[in-house]
Amino acid sequence: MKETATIQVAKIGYELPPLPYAYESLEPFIDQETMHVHHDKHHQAYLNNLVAALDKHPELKAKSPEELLRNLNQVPEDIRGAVRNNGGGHVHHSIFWTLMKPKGGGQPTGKIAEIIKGLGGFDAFKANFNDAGLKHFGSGWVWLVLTPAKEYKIITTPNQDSPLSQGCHPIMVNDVWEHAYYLKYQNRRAEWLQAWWNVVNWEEINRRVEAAM
Ligand code: MN3
Repeated sequence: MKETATIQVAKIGYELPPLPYAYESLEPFIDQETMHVHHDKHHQAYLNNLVAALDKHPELKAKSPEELLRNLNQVPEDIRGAVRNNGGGHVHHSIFWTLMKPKGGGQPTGKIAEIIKGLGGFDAFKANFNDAGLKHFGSGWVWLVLTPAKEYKIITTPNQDSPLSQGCHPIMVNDVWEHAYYLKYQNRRAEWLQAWWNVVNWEEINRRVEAAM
């Protein structure tokens, strides 16, 4: 992991990032129809709405979407809600796509393996992450974040509220909005949470750990 001086994670701009794999390649855990609707429709809509809001204050486009979420209280009040919801939707999905890959999953490796060991081991971590996602009421996300106090913590956020706005570094995330799983799993969120571990991209998560440090 240390061969380069700067660890790069995918840069988020004001465009829809293409999926870094084929739509059907996360089958059977995530069906291609869900991937198309989720990426091409839901994510695109968040981005379109974010850009439309920023058109009212075009100078803000000089900042990255993540910067806007980190300093949400500095965003003009007339578009703050739109940036929270749609900026969050754009940034969170942009991260989420990169954290999955075909033939992913398996045991965590590298730095994230050490972090998970410190959180009670992989089985306990998985159970706690799934449990947090399952018990989250309504739409939202379940995260592993590095907090401002430099602790690794599992949290959930409602709707598109961002951990970035709480000063946290997102390390890994799963989507518990129904649109993420309803076509295949219907109301069985627990099954979705369980299945997701089969597509987790530990290499990218390790890049996020390095970038957060
Ligand atoms: Mn989603």
